Amino acid sequence: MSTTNQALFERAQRVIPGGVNSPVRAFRAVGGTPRFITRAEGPYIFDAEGKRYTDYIGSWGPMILGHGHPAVVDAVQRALLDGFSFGAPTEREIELAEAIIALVPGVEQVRLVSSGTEAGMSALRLARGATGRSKFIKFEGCYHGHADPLLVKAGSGLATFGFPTSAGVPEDVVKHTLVLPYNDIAALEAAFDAHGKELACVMIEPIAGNMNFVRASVPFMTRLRELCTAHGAMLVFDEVMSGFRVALGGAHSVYQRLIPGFKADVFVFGKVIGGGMPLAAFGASREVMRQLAPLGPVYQAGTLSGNPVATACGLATLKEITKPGFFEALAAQTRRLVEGLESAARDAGVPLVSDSEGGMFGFFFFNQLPQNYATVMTTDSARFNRFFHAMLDRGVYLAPALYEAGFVSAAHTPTDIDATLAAAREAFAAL
Ligand code: KE4
Repeated sequence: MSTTNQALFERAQRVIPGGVNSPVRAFRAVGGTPRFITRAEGPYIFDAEGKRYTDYIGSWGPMILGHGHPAVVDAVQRALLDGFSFGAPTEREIELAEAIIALVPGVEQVRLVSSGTEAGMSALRLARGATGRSKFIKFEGCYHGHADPLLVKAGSGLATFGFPTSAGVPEDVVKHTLVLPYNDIAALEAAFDAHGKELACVMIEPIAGNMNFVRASVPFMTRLRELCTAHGAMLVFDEVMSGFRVALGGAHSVYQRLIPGFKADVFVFGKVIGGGMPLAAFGASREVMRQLAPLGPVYQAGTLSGNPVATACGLATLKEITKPGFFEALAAQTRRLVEGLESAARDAGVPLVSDSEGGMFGFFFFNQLPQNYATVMTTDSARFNRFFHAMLDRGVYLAPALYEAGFVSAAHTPTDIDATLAAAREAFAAL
């Protein structure tokens, strides 16, 4: 039956809160009607009205190969025929763990779970269990999933503990969470001075895709590593979004190139390693991971953890992205996009800055790259929203919020990028 996005949205809102199963999909930041997607192919998604969009969300990161890559479809179809879920160990879980370990120095063991939230929550519990400490630091603008201890906004003073960002999170659950400004060395040193020996860990998005695209500066990341080491706090890299996306070795490999000898202690992965199926992971040294059940005292479990269909999808995806030249080609397309956006904006006299790493990008209607969340939130949101809709009307699907990152896939061709840039040129002129 032919129907419209609006009709589906009205029907959805009767039976699903906000009509969506994840808030950002409701377009509330940008206004308008969410597109109900019926199918996807390569770099494109198609909505209920049959309209085609060039997709720069890619399911918020997982679809790095584009939609429906034949090798991934084949692997999933074959896995399905063998069974959907066993609740028992399988060889493919070993293969995926081995593949992740081979790509991320410092990870000797991983535990597979079903979402980034679960991975981040478990990594925090592991750091707390392994150190015997409760307090930890996160940064404003970084998102690590919706587990209670992580739904926190900055307290009043820099070294004061956080307040819940969500109803239903008791204050005493977040009283151990310290929220600091990103890229602020002074705030970091003050927090370690005040609480250093009580800190289980510092959790960070090394390239923060949840405030669009903000890199941790080299001095900041260097100081962060030093302070964690000096006080016995674990450095937890949340690479759910950046992992296997900004580079084959994730943001970790970017900082290892920039900071000699740099290494994080605990890693959180998701998105790309599931290839679009529910799969995430967390990992660390064997010594740290030994704390986890059934070996150690830190409990963690999951019915569908390491699901045989999801691991087939993830393995097939990783196999493609490890092919020679994959990231060079992906990074070139992404750079073509962001450089083209900057040039089109400049020609239209619109202030716009952008950045990208590998297949992840961000842009701001602003005159310089923001270094923290407070600055990101001062960028021109009204102009972003108008640009978002001008592009959507021209068949380009960008993230519906100025604090979200964008993603290019290996299926995006130079022709797709150029078509996007032509749409952007028209959109900037209309701004
Ligand atoms: P999930 O539980 O949504 O699989 O992962 C949580 C998560 C953890 N860590 C980082 C760095 C993340 O980016 C995410 C999830 N990212 C959002 C996009 N901003 C997913 C989109 C959504 O919430 O619908």
